[in-house]
Amino acid sequence: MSARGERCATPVLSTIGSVFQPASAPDYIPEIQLQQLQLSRLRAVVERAWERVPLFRSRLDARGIVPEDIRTLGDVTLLPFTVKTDLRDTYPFGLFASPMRDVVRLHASSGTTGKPIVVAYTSADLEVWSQVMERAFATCGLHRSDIIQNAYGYGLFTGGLGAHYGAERLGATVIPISGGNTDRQIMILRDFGVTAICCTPSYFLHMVDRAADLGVDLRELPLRAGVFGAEPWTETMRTRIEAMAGIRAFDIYGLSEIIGPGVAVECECQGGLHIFEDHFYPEIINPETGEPMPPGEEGELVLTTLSKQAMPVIRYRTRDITALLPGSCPCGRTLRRMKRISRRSDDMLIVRGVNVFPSQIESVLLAMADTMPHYQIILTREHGLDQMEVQVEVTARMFSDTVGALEKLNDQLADAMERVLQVRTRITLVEPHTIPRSEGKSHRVIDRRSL
Ligand code: DLL
Repeated sequence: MSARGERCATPVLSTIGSVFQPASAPDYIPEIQLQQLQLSRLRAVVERAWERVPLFRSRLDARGIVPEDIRTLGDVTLLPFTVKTDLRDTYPFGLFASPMRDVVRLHASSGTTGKPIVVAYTSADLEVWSQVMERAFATCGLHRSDIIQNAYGYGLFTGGLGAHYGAERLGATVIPISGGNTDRQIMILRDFGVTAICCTPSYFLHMVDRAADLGVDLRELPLRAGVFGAEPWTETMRTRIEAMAGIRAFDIYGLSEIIGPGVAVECECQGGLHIFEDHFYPEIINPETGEPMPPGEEGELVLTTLSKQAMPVIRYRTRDITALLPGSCPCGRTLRRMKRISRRSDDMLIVRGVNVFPSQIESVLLAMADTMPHYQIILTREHGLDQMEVQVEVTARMFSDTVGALEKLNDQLADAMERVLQVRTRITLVEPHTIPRSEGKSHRVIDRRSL
């Protein structure tokens, strides 16, 4: 057990929700009962996807499998994986298992090229989502008396609305401020007596820095908790945030393809993230071979949605590297825990909470005359905020052109990048043959963000 785990000796039973069934009750479900529930939900979701999603059906047919072959939870390994490119190849609605009249919300996240991936929710799906988010907040010790500043972005990104409805369901007071405008964030934190904040950990660090510049000491405010996720962060970063802001900082994990935020979250013990296993079935595989990893070992997280209607996703390869932790948690929850995500097995970068693939940058360069697809991405962190610079080689003809022409190209590229990546990028145009060539894998990314 970690030192953090030892801090929490008594079960934290939430008293929110109905008197008869606290919202957190499923977190304490006995293991056998949980497995029975998972199996019946797994069978139903496989049946639904088989009946309604042609890609899934053709893959099961190719393996000679029918939904009735799923007799135990272990049989999940008979099923084919789903990968991000499946969402791209069936863009926009090809994996939906509900007719559009039953779909009440769409969200989107970055794909590997220009087009985003699209995810759908029925009203029952939204209900599940706000339930798991309510449970997530309760797991972090929040309750109806909290005033929650929600600085995750509202819009196609799942962070804003996902956290919003969960916090409302909890009965807390929600401030739907969305991301950005840091000075206003700090003013509201102080003036509204905010007790909890949700945003990416790097954005919160930026807020901490800015608050210091403005002479605001966050430790003197009622702020007591932060629910941080959407990007990898470390124990060092947690220690720093907790000390500088005088709060407890909790890690929350999720991804659009599965639901959004609310797949897993830390409890008071901060010794791993409890997975809401009654809705999301986890496996850990070897990212190279696709084979299951021995219990407790690190590998790629694979998730199956157990209750999603509009877009059931079977054995989704998240590319996130983690391990399922052995043993039980002192908090009393029976839900298994995963280690914080340490890294990804693909080249996806997360810049200010936005997912960025180098292939998206390449597609912009290839569409633009006068640039070459030779580029390098340099990531730094200034005042807690991620900065992305893309160094791009231009053609020899372009390089000998006027300064004005180069500036124009620079602006065009920065605009095109922002349109595709949803994040502002500093462009540096360089002479042909300046970017180091590699004989093997190209080293396109230099990540100088520390912490
Ligand atoms: O980032 C959902 C989310 C919103 C999670 C707010 C938590 C809080 P996507 O934009 O689809 O969804 O990005 C999903 O972000 O596969 C991970 O690589 C990464 N990620 C999300 N949470 C964490 C975390 C949202 N706590 C991708 N630690 C995932 C590390 C995270 N990485």
